[in-house]
Amino acid sequence: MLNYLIDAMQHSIREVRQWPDKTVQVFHHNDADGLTSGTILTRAFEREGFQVRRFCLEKPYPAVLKKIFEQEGKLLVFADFAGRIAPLLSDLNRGRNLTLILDHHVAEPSTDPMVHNLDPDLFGLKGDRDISASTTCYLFARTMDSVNRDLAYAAAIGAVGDGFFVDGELVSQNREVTLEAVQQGRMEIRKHEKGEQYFLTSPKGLVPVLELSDYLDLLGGAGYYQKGPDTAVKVCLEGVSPESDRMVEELKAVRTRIFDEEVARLRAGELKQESHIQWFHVQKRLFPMGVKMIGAFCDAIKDTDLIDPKKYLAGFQVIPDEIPGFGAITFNEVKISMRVSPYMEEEIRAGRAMGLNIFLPEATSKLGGFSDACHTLTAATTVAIGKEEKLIDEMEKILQGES
Ligand SMILES: [Mn+2]
Repeated sequence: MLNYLIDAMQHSIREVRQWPDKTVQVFHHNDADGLTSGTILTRAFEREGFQVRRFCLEKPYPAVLKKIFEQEGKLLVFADFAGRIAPLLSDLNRGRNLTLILDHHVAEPSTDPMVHNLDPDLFGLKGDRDISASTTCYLFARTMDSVNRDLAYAAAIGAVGDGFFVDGELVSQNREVTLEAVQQGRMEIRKHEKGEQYFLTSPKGLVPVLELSDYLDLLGGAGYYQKGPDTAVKVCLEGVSPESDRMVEELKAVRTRIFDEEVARLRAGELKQESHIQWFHVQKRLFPMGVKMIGAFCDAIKDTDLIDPKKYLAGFQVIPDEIPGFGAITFNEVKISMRVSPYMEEEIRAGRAMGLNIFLPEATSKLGGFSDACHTLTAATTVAIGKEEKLIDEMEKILQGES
């Protein structure tokens, strides 16, 4: 199965080499896996003689995709997202740009021969166990040129960041790339009772990879609108620096200050109560942090006395009309993030309560919104500004069995 993926990569690489445009646009996610994916692709394409324009996206929003595919004759690469929306990318592309997808989420085949979906999910590998986006990008880079073997450590950081372990250990392709990095002297693995711990070797000693991936997540998420992703890519290539440490400390302080202010508002009565859902709206107050932080804020409060443990928790945030480095773009959308208390988690797991992945996407699609990341216990979608209360109503209807 891996052989078929590598064959497909070889085929794509041949097309890349024949492509007249020697500039590549790399679009990648802003978590540790996406940031290491962006790093690996940037380095690999630069080594091939391409000029790389790298864009970090929190999500492949339809408005962004539309703008990207207004171009023609370009080389476009999507990393750590877009596997599932390959048919949409195909419709937008219509044979005009050479497009590669290096994702590991559940995928759909492309319908445009110029859109190459290299998501391992289509080749029988499991993205939530065997292979991260970073490992997928690494396999692509290594297939392009074996000189890119020195990026194995970056693939391992992304795999650890996504957190898919079996009995506390990386498995399959994620494990193989990690062992490659160990062989190269770039990493060390230590066994303990509950699995393994992964370390990068550095002149200053061993760096726990789990801590480094949190560090990258913070730069990419809280630092999204302040060039955090650029700093993160630099850290992936060169290691942490006093400058990146300073940025991370500042971002932590900003996060604490903004979260504390929001908690105070909720305590002052801004948390609205419906029959099944409690919800709030932070408008634009999380800025300059990225929109991922609304989910992080829900996580921070879901187990506190602020909330009713027997109801679902929802937070709204206005999506800024800006993608760093990409220019102004009109979204006119809000993001909703949903989480549950430990009590509700148990109810959902036991099948006594509906999972978020059931009613949030259903209500969202009724309002013409966009769903792409819905799981049973965590979920997020987007709808047009102004439809917040309607979305809550639609969800209440579904939960009451009225729809
Ligand atoms: Mn990923």
